[in-house]
Amino acid sequence: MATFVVKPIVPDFVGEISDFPIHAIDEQLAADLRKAWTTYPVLRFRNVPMGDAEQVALTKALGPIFLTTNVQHGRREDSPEIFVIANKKNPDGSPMGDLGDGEVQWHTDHWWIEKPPSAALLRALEVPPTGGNTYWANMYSAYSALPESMKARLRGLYIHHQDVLDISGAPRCGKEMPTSEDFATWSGVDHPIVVRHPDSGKPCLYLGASRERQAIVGMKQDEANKLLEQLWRHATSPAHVWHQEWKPGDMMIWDNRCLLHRRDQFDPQSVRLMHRTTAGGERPVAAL
Ligand SMILES: O=C(O)CCC(=O)C(=O)O
Ligand SMILES: [Fe+2]
Repeated sequence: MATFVVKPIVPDFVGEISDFPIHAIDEQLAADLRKAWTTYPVLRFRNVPMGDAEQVALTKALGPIFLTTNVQHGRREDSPEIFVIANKKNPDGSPMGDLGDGEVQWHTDHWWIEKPPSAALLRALEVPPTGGNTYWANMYSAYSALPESMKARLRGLYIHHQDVLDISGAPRCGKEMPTSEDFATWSGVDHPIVVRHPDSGKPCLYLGASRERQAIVGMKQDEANKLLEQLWRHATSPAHVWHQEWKPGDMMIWDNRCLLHRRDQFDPQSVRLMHRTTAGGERPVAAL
């Protein structure tokens, strides 16, 4: 029977797989992978030879393919499941992918929609000699490390995630700038601050992204800003964070429901080319 071993890098957070029988994916192997991924929300595949077809097959083992919507340059006509994240240029000088060479701040993918994706898979084709590392913050450990008084305070609280401006502060496609400066009145979605993970059943923090443009439902903005500042600082503190220094061929799978991630900038003269796939998810459910 096809099987694999997960080597812990950080217990209950990051694991590594180097013997995955990628060409033998069946129901049982997919179920074993989902189980491993429930224990290790960040999984590194290293030395597992993989192309786009294998990456798409792995994505489908985790959930239905989710087509990333806000793509500028990174859509591939021949394989729409692949979203190219790159600063590399096409022969005609046009960008091959999205996100360039800059820092990408802490976020959860697609946090402003009702049903954010469950799984993200990112595979390195070309990497710069330094920089461009990717970081994950564990929202299970961030939640469990909160004082009991804070856990009680978060009961029943929802963040209003506005969907007008993106993480860089630019208006999203088709969105008009509202006249009011009160984010609570902007269009968007409300997600619980503490969610219950649908597979593990464990509570975790769910902060989304763009702290400076978040509101808490029913709370004065001054008070919400103080609470959000405190939660973001806690959740992204080094105790809950691990980072990946990429080697060509590495593929990371992560769970978008219980992690935040960010990436470092890198030298614009160097090249970074990644292929990204995504699996769909359900609406986050309150744990408290
Ligand atoms: O380029 C990276 O390392 C991560 C980019 C990112 O935020 C993503 O793939 O969701
Ligand atoms: Fe992301």
